[in-house]
Amino acid sequence: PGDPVSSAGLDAATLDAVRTLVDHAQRPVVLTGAGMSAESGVPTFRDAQTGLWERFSPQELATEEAFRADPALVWSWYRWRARMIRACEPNAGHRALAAWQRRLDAADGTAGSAEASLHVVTQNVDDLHERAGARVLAHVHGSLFEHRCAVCDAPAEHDPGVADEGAAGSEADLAAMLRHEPPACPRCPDGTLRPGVVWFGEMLPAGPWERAVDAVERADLVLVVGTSSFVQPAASLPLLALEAGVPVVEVNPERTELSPHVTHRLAGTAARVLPALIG
Ligand code: BV8
Ligand code: ZN
Repeated sequence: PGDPVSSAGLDAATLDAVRTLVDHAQRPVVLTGAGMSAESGVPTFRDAQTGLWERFSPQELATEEAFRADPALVWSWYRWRARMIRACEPNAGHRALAAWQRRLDAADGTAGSAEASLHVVTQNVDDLHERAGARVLAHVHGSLFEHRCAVCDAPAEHDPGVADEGAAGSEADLAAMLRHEPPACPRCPDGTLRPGVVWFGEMLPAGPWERAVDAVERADLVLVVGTSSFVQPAASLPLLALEAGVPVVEVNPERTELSPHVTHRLAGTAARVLPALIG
């Protein structure tokens, strides 16, 4: 229904300028947040928690304290989120980024381009970028689909399975849904698994963080898509690019902490703007 640009109410001149940056970029980095997955049906951190979890705040649940205090509650929340992601599909924004990455891979080495590549750095713990066919350089806040032992740190397989249909319902179901004890560690006697995500107050994993910083420092364009740019230190990545004189483009229907600093701002959603940019 109509050109995605005009109906998204985007400023045509800005869109043209950004399209030119996209067409010429050899080493773009795309930093994504929860808004990237919003049009796949995944609630963002800011959205009120839905259904079973509406009385819980993510900022409170996503902490080691909450897990220590009530492992079953926190484990159940992550299990619920992982099952929800299993039931969601990547959106047109995820697919546009994957297409752009493939285009640069194909261009690599030709036309004298030293090493053309698109790096995705995401704060999201879902696997929607991967399921759209993109390689993700760094999950700086971990993944819903990786688990490790809270005691001996051994990585452990655990498939949350798909969302069971009879989810919401009576208080009994609610109680059942909220009370899944984390599985025991397969390696050490008294360990239990914990979600492989980075909780508030925890250090970011060194590997992903260093890869993210390195990619941003080598970037010739940075797109920041669907993040409130509030949580540190991830929110500081685009500032590294700006300090190096590299253009930073924000794609977000709302203004954010980053908005006053960016080179261009496209006030639209990921699934509408990215396909219009990448063509
Ligand atoms: C650390 C994994 C310490 C878990 C996450 C005071 C001041 C400054 C900093 C701090 C402070 N107090 C504490 C801190 C540090 C803290 C922090 O930054 N707190 C904030 C709240 C102030 N940071 C940490 O704790 C980090 N660790 O600092 O370590 C340390 C230091 C040294 C030595 C030892 C220890 C760890 C942070 C990681 C936390 N884990 N996720 C899980 O998923 O459960 S954070 C989580 O929330 C996300 O990963 C994301 O990073 C963050 C914010 O979410 P967003 O992705 O931005 O999403 P949000 O909902 O906020 O916004 C959505 C955006 O999308 C909006 O802008 C919206 O407009 C837009 N949008 C909506 N729809 C669309 C859209 N955009 C496009 N299209 C759409 N359709
Ligand atoms: Zn263990």
